[in-house]
Parts: sequence; C-alpha cells; structure tokens
Amino acid sequence: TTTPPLKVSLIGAPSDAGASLLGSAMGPDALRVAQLGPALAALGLDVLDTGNLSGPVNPRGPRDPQAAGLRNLPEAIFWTQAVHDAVWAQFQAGRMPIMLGGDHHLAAGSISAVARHARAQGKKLRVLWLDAHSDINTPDTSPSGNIHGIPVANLLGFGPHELISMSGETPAIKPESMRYVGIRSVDEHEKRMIRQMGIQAFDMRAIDELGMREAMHRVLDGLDDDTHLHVSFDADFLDPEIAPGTGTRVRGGATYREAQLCMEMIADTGRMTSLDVVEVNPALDIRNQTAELVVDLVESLFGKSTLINR
Ligand code: 6HN
Ligand code: MN
Ligand code: MN
Ligand code: MN
Repeated sequence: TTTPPLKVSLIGAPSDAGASLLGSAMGPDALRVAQLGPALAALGLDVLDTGNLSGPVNPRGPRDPQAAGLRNLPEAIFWTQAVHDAVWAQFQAGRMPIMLGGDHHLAAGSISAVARHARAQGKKLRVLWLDAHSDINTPDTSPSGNIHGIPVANLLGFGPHELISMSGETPAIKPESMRYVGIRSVDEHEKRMIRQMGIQAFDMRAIDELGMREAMHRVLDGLDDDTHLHVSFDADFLDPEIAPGTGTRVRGGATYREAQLCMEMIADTGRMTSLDVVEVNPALDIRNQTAELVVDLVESLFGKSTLINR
C-alpha cells in the first residue's frame, strides 16, 4: 500500500518586531537559500511554499510606557494575527503549516491557530519549545521589552489582549501541554512562572544528566492518536558554536548530535502536525551556515535518518 505524501506548507513571516537585533526578518529567505523546500520534497513530501506574508517593518521603537514597557507592540500584533490567519488557512486546506520566522513572538500566532485547530477536532495538544530561553516573561516582568521574550506567556493568557485572544479562547493552551527542551537562560520571574504553572522543563542541566535520549523519551511520553504535536524550534536552542546566526546566543546549547537525536525521536513518533522555525538571522551568520544546519535538522524532523535506519 502507498500512503499519500504528507502535504506541508511553508509560510514566510519576515518580522523581527519582537527582537532588539534586526535581521531575523531575513530568516525565511535564508532558509530558502539553504534549500528547505527542495530538501523536504526530496524526502517525498508535497511541499507548497506560500511565499512571505507582508506587513510593517520594524520601526525600532523605544520601549513604550503605554504598552507596559513593550517595544513595537502594534507591529507585533499585526504580524502575530497575520501568522495566526495563515496557519489556520493551511490547516483548513488540509496541509501541515511550517511557519518560518522571523523572531519568536510570531509563535503566539502560529500556536494560537494550532490550539484552535486541535480544539475544533476535539484533540489534545502538546507543544515542544526547543529554545535557550523560556519566552515566558509578561509585559510587567520583561527585562528587555522585547516581545520575543513573551509568547509562551501570551499563549497561557498573560499579555496584551490582542496577543492572548487570537485562538478564540483565552488562554489558548494549558500549561500541561507545554514542554521546554534545552533552556539555559531563564530570567528570575520566568523561573517563578514555570514553577507556579507547573510546566515540565528539560533544561540543559537535565539534558546533561539524563542525556538527550531519556529527556526526549520523557518529553514525548503519553502522546497518542488524539494528540496534536507542535514543535517550536528557536535556532538558539543549538550551541552558538554551530549556530552563530541568531540574535540571542547562549553558550552551552544542544550539540549537533544532541539536536539530531532530538529531531529524530520527534520524527519517530510520527505525530508532528505543525512546526515553527524561528530566529535564524542571516545578518549575524557566517555564509548561511545556521540556515543550512537548521534545514539539515528539519529534514531529520521529517524522518530523513529514519528512512536510512529502518
Ligand atoms: N527568544 N528573556 C530575555 C527577554 O528579553 O525576555 C530573552 C528573550 C529571548 C527570546 O530568543 O526568542
Ligand atoms: Mn525563543
Ligand atoms: Mn489535524
Ligand atoms: Mn531563544
């Protein structure tokens, strides 16, 4: 029997409104230059590149006291809503959305659409947040005013109305749905939030102690036919020695082998139904190596090495 090819849609979201360094807005094109679409097509996927969404450029605004100290809030709201709508439209078309950022604030939009989709189908949701950071500041606790530091809080119902209500229900997701992998730069207030909300976190220390294999075994535990699995992949999850092209580098990240195993174990579940690829910043990169590495890892997320080993 032949199974029909998995249909995926690339959605370029060129916004760096949530970051202090410019350049992740060029992430979608850097990933295209690194042949993301053709690489997935070569694995047998039906790939549709929907192109880039359009919207306001980063005005590099100062922190706005009217917006509880956030920066570029109107632009971030525009982009987050645009991403929500585009991701939702691809689910409606029966395709798996792959959102290419852009900075990580956009995940409040993509995952709002994922939550809406899962709810509409009466399914549970599991969100894997692969990142150096926990991105769970609130407007009140954000040390930077950068909106890419708050999307998890938005999804859990904290933040400006427009960023928390897109999915049609607030909060969009439950803390039980969240799993952090690879975090190693977590602000004091964020630690308190993670503890209070009871979010399961596999930080780099846990990965050191357990190994990536056992950590991912636990992260993926309990997935079943009734679970939608979303992966939100921030390029700074990776060690900066191998992935310099990202704006908020933190040393001690996932090595190449650890990242491969993480992706391969996700692929083995066969349950991933949506993906974000964010924070690739070609302006900070060396000869597009970060985009190339990320493409390599996304191939593994779709089973490249599984095809070899089985
Ligand atoms: N990212 N916790 C810091 C902040 O400014 O809130 C860093 C956030 C980084 C966000 O990398 O997606
Ligand atoms: Mn992030
Ligand atoms: Mn579905
Ligand atoms: Mn990060």
